[in-house]
Amino acid sequence: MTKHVWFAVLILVFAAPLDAQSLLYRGPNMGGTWVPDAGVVQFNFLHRFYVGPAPSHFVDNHPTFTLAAGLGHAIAFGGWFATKSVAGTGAGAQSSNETQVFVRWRPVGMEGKEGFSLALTPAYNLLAKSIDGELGVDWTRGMLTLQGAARGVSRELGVRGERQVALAGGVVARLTQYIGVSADLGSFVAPVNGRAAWSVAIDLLIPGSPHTFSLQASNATSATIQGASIGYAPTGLTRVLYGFEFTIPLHLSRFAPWFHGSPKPVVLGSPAGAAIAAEVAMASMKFGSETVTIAAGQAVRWTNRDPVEHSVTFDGAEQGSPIIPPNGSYIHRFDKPGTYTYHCTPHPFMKGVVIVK
Ligand SMILES: [Cu+2]
Repeated sequence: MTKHVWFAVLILVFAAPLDAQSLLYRGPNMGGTWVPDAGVVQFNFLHRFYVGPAPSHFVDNHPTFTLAAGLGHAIAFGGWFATKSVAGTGAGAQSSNETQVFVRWRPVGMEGKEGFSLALTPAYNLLAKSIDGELGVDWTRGMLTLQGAARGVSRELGVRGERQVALAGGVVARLTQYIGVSADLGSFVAPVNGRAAWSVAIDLLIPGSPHTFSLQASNATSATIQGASIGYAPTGLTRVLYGFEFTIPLHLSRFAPWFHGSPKPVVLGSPAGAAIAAEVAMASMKFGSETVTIAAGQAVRWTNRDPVEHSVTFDGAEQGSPIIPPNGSYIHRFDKPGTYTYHCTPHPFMKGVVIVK
């Protein structure tokens, strides 16, 4: 992975809000019932590695990239790009590029909500020239989510290119708000062809972010409808791949400054009749001066230098700021001596203190 990709990932970790597709509600080989909100593009990357035998110990990477855009009304469209898929069996199944485009409609429920969710995913597999589809159901109660999927395929990847039906099921158990474990199993069943695809994973929500991460073992080399239905067994032996997935929701409205320049400065709070005795910049997801000291009757001005919204929210009874947009500032006068600790509501890890003497 190159440096600038990691940089982009770090920016996104801090730039996006909390609603998003979550691996704490989906097994690694399950399509799930998630649909991004309108104006959100979901980008997930999955890498699975196979380590060859001695003496070479070559490493094969089998990635699948997911890109899907929410259109509203619980509808999304997108694609899976498996750049080293070996889904299928026999000659013709080996490929370096399995692309599948899909539409998803979720008429019932919502990922992460208690109860039933149901999603329909019609798709087209460009490599197999196959019309594929999935009916996915989730049932969530407390720490548990059970998943099931029925999949149909008009031309299976591989020699015979025949119609296929696959079934899959999985379970996710959330041990805490941040940590889950999951397992799933899926196979072509009509007719049974090739190995069943299986996976197990530890799923992690990165605190204070919309991002989830999983560490996984599986025998499937792609996450398309066909790829998630067959295990990788090139010599008849089951092979285990180890890997990870990372989920990134991109909120398109956050890119607006690229096209519209910097937002106009706005001033919030009560500027009248207060001497500004301290300035605090909000930059790089931090309060520039973590502690400032002023006298009673004086004011502090906070200025947002980040491309994301912040707030000044006091931990005590003191009235704090509304959301401060990029380029916005907030002035607050302190009338009583005391120690005022505060944080940013969108980013609770941002903390500061005002000491009033
Ligand atoms: Cu903030």
